[in-house]
Amino acid sequence: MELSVIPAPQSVTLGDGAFVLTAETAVSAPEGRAAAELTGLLRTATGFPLPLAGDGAIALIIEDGPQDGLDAEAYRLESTPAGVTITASTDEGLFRGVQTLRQLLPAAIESAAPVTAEWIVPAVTITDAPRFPWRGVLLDVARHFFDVAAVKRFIDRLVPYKLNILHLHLTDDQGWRLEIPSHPKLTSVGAATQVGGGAGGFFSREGYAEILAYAADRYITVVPEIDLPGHTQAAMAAYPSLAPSWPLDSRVEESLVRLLIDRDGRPVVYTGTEVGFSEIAIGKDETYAFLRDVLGSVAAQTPGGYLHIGGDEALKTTPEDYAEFLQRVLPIVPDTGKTVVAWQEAAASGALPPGTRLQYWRPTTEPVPEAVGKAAGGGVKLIMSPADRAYLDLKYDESTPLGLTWAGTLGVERSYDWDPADPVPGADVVGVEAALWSETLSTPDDLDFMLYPRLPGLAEVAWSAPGRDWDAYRARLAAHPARWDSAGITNYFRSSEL
Ligand code: TNX
Repeated sequence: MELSVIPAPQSVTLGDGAFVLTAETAVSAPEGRAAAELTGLLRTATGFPLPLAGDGAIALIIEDGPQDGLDAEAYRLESTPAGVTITASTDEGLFRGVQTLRQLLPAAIESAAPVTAEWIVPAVTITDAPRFPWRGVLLDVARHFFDVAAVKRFIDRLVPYKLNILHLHLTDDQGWRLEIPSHPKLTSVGAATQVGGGAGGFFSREGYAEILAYAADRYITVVPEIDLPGHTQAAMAAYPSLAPSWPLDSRVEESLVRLLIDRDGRPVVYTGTEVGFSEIAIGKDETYAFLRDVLGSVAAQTPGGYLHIGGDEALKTTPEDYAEFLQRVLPIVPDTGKTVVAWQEAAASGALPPGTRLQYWRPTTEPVPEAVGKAAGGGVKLIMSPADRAYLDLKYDESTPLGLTWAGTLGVERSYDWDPADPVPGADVVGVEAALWSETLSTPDDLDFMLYPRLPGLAEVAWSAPGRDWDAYRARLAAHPARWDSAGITNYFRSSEL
């Protein structure tokens, strides 16, 4: 019997027979998120009471061991005809192990209402730990807005595949999506619309807190991004004094200028899908007072340890201005208590402190910029999101109705069959992040269409040991559409590659 667990665990040894979960089965577990996840999942689909008891046939056990780093997520799962035991040194490790147990059960376990099934867990011993600590997905809520319910649904998509980072791209030319109490126009003006000109939206502080709590309950860290110094048209529409002093028509094509300012020359929120035309005023002190306030507010609203300051596609910004901007903004972040994350272009500033997380996004077909190599040699850690492998907003093939093609098309095999250590040789790679930009995606079902079936593969790239094999993976993946069906995920792409 072949198991179809994704991401592939470190070691799997099949045993004899199987455990059968019944209406009489009890669970023993220390109180925590892992126990809540386990009983929630099992009770929902089976309809069994699964009471917590001292000696349940299904047991979660915390044992002494390392509490941080990759070891915190390590677990051991042992199932025999007598029961199932998951052991870890942290509740987080147990939580990851629960996701493995979930995948050992039949697809019906994904059902949101009780169903009748043979609840069998094959006998097996699994030991497991992730390869990388950063296993993320970016969701762009700026181009099209996705509300709290949609983001929670999105988080649900990440959990079974052991992803642990949700990067929210909160601001762009088309919208500013997080309430900043000291600057109410950022959202009252800056969030009014979205791509295509329809109604936009934003997260209130309460809504954002709800997302953070929902993510934290699932051991997912939210990384908020305020994209700077480009991608700032919405902020400038809200507060026009943040616009640079250079005349727009001196650097931006005339046809675009007309979409960016009103008759009086005031910036307006952009509803198209071009990139790289905006820049926040780099020479004004006001900009940095604004950013100290905004970044402080975002940091105060976010418990996770990271703050993403963007840095991508500042195409109208001179290299001198770009470097000056980063030199002035970078020192603000440590004052907020967070570690800086930035897109790869930020390496050009030469100002990144060691420990910075640099997000590599250019396609692997392009040469690695010298500045990235230098930064990586100077203690900067890389998050790998090369567009031609990890951009889930790319079309699967030419006929895909949604998505972009600027970095080619991205089939299921291509998004799986690469190694994050390869593109930048010798760099300290901390993980992998898939990116779901939303220029062409406007509904939760659109997101599903681009996620499935590519997301599990990127999760495996981030979790599982190198030396993976596409054919073996494909055989495991073939068992997963039944799980999505059972979970009510209907709009996945029916790929001929499976
Ligand atoms: C590049 S990647 C962008 C985004 C676009 C995306 C579309 C990056 C850092 N910037 O602004 O949405 O391509 O694929």
